[in-house]
Amino acid sequence: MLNLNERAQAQFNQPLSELSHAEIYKILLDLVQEKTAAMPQNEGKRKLYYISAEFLIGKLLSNNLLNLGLYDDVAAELAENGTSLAEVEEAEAEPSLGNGGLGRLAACFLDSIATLGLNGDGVGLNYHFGLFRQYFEDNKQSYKPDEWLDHPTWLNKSDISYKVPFGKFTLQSTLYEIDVPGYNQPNVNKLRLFDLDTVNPEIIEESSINFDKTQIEENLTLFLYPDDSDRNGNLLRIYQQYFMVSNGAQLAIQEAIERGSNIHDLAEYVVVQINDTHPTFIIPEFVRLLTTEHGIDFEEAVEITRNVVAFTNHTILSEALEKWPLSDIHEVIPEIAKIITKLDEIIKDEFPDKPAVQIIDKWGTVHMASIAIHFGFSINGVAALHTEILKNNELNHFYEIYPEKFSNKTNGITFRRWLMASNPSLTNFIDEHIGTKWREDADLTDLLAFENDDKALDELRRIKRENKNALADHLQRTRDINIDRHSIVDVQIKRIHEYKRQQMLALYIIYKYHEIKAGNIPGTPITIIFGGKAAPAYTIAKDIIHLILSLSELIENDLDVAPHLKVVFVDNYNVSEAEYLIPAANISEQISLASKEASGTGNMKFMLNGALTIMTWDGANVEIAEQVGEENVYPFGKSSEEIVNLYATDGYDPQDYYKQERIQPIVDFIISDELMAYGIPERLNRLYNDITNKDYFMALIDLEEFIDVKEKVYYDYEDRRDWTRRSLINIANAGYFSADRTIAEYNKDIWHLDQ
Ligand code: GLG
Repeated sequence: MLNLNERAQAQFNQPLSELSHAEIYKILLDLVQEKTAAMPQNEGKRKLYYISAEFLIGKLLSNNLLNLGLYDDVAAELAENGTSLAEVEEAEAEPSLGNGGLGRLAACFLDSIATLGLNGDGVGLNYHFGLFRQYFEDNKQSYKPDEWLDHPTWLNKSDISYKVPFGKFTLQSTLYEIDVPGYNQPNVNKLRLFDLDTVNPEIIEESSINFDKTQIEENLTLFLYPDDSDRNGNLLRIYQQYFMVSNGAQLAIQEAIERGSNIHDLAEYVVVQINDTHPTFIIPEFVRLLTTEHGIDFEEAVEITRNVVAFTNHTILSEALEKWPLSDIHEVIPEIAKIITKLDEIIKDEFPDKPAVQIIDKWGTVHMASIAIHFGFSINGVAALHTEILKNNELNHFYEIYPEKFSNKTNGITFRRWLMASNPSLTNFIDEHIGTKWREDADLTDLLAFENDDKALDELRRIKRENKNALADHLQRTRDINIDRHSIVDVQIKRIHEYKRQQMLALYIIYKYHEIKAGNIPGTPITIIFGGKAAPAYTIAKDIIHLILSLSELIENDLDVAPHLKVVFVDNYNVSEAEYLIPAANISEQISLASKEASGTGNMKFMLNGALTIMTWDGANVEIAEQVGEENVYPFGKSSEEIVNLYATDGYDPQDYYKQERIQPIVDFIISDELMAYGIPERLNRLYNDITNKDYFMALIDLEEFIDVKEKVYYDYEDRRDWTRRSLINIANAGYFSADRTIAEYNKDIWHLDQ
């Protein structure tokens, strides 16, 4: 017994049953904080700093209770007092310190690093507002600032602080920390988030996310990814990145000295994993600190840094491989610009005939990934296919120089959050059938013994039904949306991007709408659910949202079709929404244009929760198919080789596909009078023109096959027993995608921390 009632009396002078959810949440927050504060930090000579612009940690209460072994006791005591963890958690603000898979991966990794007992902390920024709070108005995406710091949080203010010297002024940081307990572990790690005391939310203009981008002292850590469509936005991002890495580097060096480093041997004490290119300035920053503050000469400083820093690449999209004009870097951080110029000279001397590997190109643009690859000791991709594309295409020139630096680390997810906390019924089912050892080693293959066990399959179906009910209740309560509880739940949740091809699923919806209109009624009603945010400056992505919302309304108002097909766009999709959607899903949509999705991690979460995957041969989908067998997924579409080749030869013209008999009427419907009645002509026309004339991410190339595979999926679902059998096979083979496996690989091949 934890005696929550005693705590209730002491803190609020009332019994637990009388307290609000927010008050109970505060009690549990304090309880967890007390426990973790009393736990020692992981130790070891060498320490990892996982530095990232994003940590999409989600709500922490359930996950922390689970990891500390308190979950069942707390759940029982709450139940005795007439409430539940799910209800109490509604009072927790979700820190939106991330955007998508990159940030969620960082959060899963922190959980696994702690669970493996490794000495490693996360380092990032304490944004006062996350990305933005998305809501829909007139079938359009709108924005509110997403404040989370006004609520009780997991942050502890530390007394650690560093001076960060910019060209025009110096700022003094404040460090906040969040304890990260591992699963069943005696020790904790920390997520360390740097901030600035002078940041001032008042400068945000009323009901918008706009603010004066030049007021660095007031705006530095206001937002994750502030709008960078103008120069001041670019400069602000450089300010942010440098503030993050300078603090991170100073922290790493100081702690290394405290553990006994004489600086020359820094690499024996510190390894820094940089998550995508955003933290790349840490390389010149280490060189600056080592030369100016620690008396090391330039050459040795470069060598030390090279042995400390490792880089993970998360994308081949050129828009995300950051480049900055040297002049911008010079304006914000002139010392760093000088060091980058010197690093560039080293590379120009060494590889005079290789323009593709230069740091500063002939237009004076600095390629951040080039810095990270030349001056780090390791570069890894995040799924097998992605790493091959990096080696053979995207980064081939680097691979030729440094084959030994390249490796693959297929992403993973923490089963603590994405199974144990978010799907307790499935967790119990697994425990009852194969015992609890999987909680340590993630091996679920013993479940395969139940492939033909009717009782087990019935049980699994019951669990899915319950989870659908929980989702239906949640959508009803939070959004007044009603979904058919007996429908097949078909989900695509991820950032909105043309390469992820939400527009292709929207085109399928148009097809299905007409099929149903023509009297071809599906055996089971279909609910298609989208969730995801579009970057504010990404016009076509916002148009895709608009198309989906307009279609949703059109279908809702069509009495012939509405009973059989429903389209839902969940606003403000985040980790908490995912925790409702994923356990309830029958179908996981992983339909990116082959070669474009580096890995995906949502795909793994769906599989683990028993959804069947409709997939292109992209990212980690390929490995999912490998693990589970092709007969237990639904692959379709062009291969990544074909696509890479089409880009190289400029060989794609959407008109070739648009003119196909089945396709043209579907695409034309975007600008039909029927849909225009719900949509905005300017937006629908723009999207139509884009798809028919440009279609840069080739939605039309795979549409025919996509329609066929979707029809097959819905048909197969009618055989519930066989569907459930294949659902079980998916769950049973998901073990490979545990982030514990991924982290063990990072440690074995890259970090070499003691265990
Ligand atoms: C990226 C990629 C995803 C990948 C994730 C984590 O687009 O495919 O799963 O990183 O490695 N920016 C991202 O979300």
